[in-house]
This record gives sequence, structure tokens and C-alpha cells, in this order.
Amino acid sequence: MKTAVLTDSTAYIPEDVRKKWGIHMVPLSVIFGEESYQEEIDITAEEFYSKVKQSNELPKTSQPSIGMITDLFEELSKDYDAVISIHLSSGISGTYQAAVSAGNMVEGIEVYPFDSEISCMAQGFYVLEAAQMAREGRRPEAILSRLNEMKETMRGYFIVDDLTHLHRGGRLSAGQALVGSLLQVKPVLHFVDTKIVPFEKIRTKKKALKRILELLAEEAQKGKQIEACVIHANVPEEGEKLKKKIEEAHDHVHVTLSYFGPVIGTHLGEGALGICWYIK
Ligand code: MYR
Repeated sequence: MKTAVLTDSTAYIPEDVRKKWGIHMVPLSVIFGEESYQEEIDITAEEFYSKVKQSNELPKTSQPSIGMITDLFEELSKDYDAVISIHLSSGISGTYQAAVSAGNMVEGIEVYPFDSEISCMAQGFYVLEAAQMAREGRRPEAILSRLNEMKETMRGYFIVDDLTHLHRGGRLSAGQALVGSLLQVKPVLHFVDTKIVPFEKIRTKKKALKRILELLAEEAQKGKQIEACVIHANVPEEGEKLKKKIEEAHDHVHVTLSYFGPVIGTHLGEGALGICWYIK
């Protein structure tokens, strides 16, 4: 049985890595006024952040259409028997639901949609694992079962410089009164049941990052091998600094650096930082 792995652009897996592992990708888009750009294809993260600075209008985002995903599945059906389709959390985007609908429409390929319930490199971790297992010839059911096992230890905590982006885009699940109080501080955010919610209210960025590092350290204390990733929104030096701190503190945490690209950057704003991890 030949199984393909498809993800969306918000995993931000670099093109060379996608090519190496045969990972297929469907893009989400950012829209500036009348102009729409498919991220990772028409616009890079650097171009996006510089365009935001020059533009009078704030960008919007959109998910891929069901038709676009159906076309991709149909294309894949020529070479594969099945496809695992891994997407950003269904609580923040309709992409996963679009993959489910497209999967119900196509014939000639078994479609297994997977809701990562998170996004960015945490989603990427699922994708890389699935791609490796698919290459080993593992069956889709075995791959999905491993992804669900990974979900039990997958964590992602992040902070933003300005919460109004998340609030404006309707992606912050918190009552109006709570949002008001959060705007004064630097809350640590995370996903619960597919949605973004505040984890803890913290006064300063420095303390919020320290708290995220503590949460990782609590996990690392258990002594198991951890795969982690620091993610930044156009602040690579800050990302590198965090990565170095993690490397110096824990020898059984393998850590990489990734970025919040255009679509996620639209909702988090420049300067956001996050760390995600799972127990290997
Ligand atoms: C769409 O238009 O369908 C895309 C909406 C994307 C919302 C993004 C919200 C922020 C996600 C933060 C992920 C942090 C992962 C560690």
C-alpha cells in the first residue's frame, strides 16, 4: 500500500525538507486589499513582514478551497492508494474541515484527515513522523495511531507582542472582560480542545518566556528524549537565543528553529515567540 502525506503551508516545513520526504503541501493565503498571495509559494515570511510595515491595510487570511484540496487528492490518486492529510487546528481554521469534505468527494484514494489541534512546527512534527512511517511502508492506520499517541505529549506555548491581532481575527477564545485584562499583560497562550486560550497571565515578556522554559524543564526532568522547536515571528535573534538556552540547559532535548509564516503571522503579529515539543 502506497501512502502519501499532505499538509498545509502553516506547518512551515521548508521546501527542501518537503522534497526530501516527499511531503505534499496545500497553501493557505494572505490577502492585502485586492491581492491574494499563497504563502510559501507567492510570498515568503520575510516579504510578508516587510509588506505589513509598508501597507496601510491589515492583511486577512483564507483557507484553501475544497476544490483545491479535491484536485490535489485526485492528482495523488494516480500514484498512491491512501493519503494522510494533516492540518492546522480545526478550532482556528476551516482547512481541516475542507480536507474532510474533499476526502468524501474523491474516488480512487483513501483519505485520512488528521486534525493536529495546533499549528506550525508542532503540526510539522506530526507531518515528519508520518512521512517517515509512510516511507517505511507502514499502513495508514498505524501512522494515525502513532500520530494520536504523539498528541498525548504534544505541547505548544506562545506569546505575542500585541494581542489585538488575535482578538481582531477572532482566534482568541476568551470572554470580552478577560481579553480587556489580557491586553495589559503578556499572557502565555496555548491550545485547549482545538482553540487558543490564555494559559497564564504574566506581566512581562521576559517572565512569560521564563515560564515557558520552566514548563519545558518540568517535562525534561522526566529524563525522556524530547523533540522541541522554537518558533519566531520575524525575530530570528530572539529565537536563536531561546534555542541556545534550551540546548545549554538540557542534553536530551533536541531543538530546532522555525518561524511563524504569513498566515499565522497575520494573527499573531511580528515579535511573537513560541516553543513546542513532544516526548519522542
Ligand atoms: C485561516 O484563515 O483559515 C487561517 C487562520 C489561522 C489562525 C492562526 C491563529 C494563530 C495560531 C498560533 C499557532 C501557534 C502554534 C504553536
